[in-house]
Amino acid sequence: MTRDDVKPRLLGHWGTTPGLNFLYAHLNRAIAQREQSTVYVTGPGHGGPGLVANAYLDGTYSETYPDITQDVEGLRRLFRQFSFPGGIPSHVAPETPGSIHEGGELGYALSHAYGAAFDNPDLLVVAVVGDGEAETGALATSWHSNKFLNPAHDGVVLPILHLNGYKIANPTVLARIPEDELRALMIGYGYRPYFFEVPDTSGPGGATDHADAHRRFAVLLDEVLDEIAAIKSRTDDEDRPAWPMIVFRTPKGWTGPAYIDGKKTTGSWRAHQVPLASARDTPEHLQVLADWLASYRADELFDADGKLDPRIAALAPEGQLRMSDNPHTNGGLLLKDLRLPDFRTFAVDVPAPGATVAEATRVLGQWLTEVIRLNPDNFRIFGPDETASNRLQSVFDVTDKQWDAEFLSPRSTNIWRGRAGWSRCSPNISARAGWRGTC
Ligand SMILES: Cc1ncc(C[n+]2csc(CCOP(=O)(O)OP(=O)(O)O)c2C)c(N)n1
Repeated sequence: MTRDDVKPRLLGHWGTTPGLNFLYAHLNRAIAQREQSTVYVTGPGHGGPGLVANAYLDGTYSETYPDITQDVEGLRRLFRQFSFPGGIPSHVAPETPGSIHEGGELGYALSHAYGAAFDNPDLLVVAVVGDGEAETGALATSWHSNKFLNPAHDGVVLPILHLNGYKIANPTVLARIPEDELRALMIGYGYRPYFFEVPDTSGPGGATDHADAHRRFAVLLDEVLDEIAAIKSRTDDEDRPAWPMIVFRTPKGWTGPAYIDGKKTTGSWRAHQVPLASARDTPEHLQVLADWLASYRADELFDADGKLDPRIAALAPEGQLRMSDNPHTNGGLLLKDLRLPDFRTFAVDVPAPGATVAEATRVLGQWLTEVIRLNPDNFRIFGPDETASNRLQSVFDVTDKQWDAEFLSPRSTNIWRGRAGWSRCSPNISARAGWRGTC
């Protein structure tokens, strides 16, 4: 490798990418075994190269972009186009196969994941949440989305908190509180947390036992997916389930250079973006890059023509079980046009300026009521704010609230926990869900 092989300006985010790859590979194994339709939401969407690479390795990328072939020339184009004029963005952009979440503005991984799971009862949505992302207001509150998920009628979200310890140039809060406190926080949000850790052994004399890490995570993932399956197969609906979530603690930039210029890089904030600001400036830096790339032993994984070893390729699921090819991530495949009422019939008569008193959102509510009536199985309102105080309440003439937290008895303020056999606080008029209430 010579300095001419290296782009003059290096871009991208390395630190989050090894964790994303690790999780993707393990999910591939579990999906193939369980034939579980799965969507992968990448909160740290700046790890876009990881998702592009995985879509390339499982074949979807070349199917979508035939120019990016499964050979040396295809690899060259794949690498060159990354974050390059006329090429592809650095994030998990809409053109990344399997993407419904770009991740550029941190904070929405869980809300998007729950949105994807609602009304898709057979879908698993794995949401990787960055520990930096977890500090945003949007993310901090969206853990609570589990209170709106109906185990029978909706899919499942598996949050994985990617606790790699750092943001851009700072430690993260959740990585610097005692494990018990983090466990209590997640239990408080209504989850059953599972902890996984690969300690940072980078540096002189340190070596990570990768096989051990893979074995341990494979066991953990199976346990978590078994638990999800057990919750899904429950017929009683007495309690809101404590869905599992995983705290995934690994060194930031895991498998990268341990030190560069004597400064700790792997397992530090320095691994966040481009650990080697320029590999072209000195022979020493070029050597660091060459050694780093060689450590992945690509020559054992690809043949001389640049084609992935078929034994490795066979580990991925096939067809639409590939996370990069899940039809739920390609709106064009599943979108159904809504039947929409003519808005003109909802027009407010204003015979003279100031002569009519009306509220715009109340009228909108009447129009939405009709939208719901016409599309009973294909339309849902999700209100981060209150529906009625925003004057949309006429929608409750034709639909109901979905709520999986506790109910109060209508005659007292006692909290009523169960559901079965209870007539609810007010007539349950939900067409689809027998256990929606209106409290
Ligand atoms: C709302 C928002 N604030 C700030 C940023 C700038 N930013 C980009 S990456 C990053 C750190 C993200 O840390 P984390 O979520 O832990 O991801 P990872 O460490 O895995 O890269 C920040 C703060 C952003 N993209 N969005």
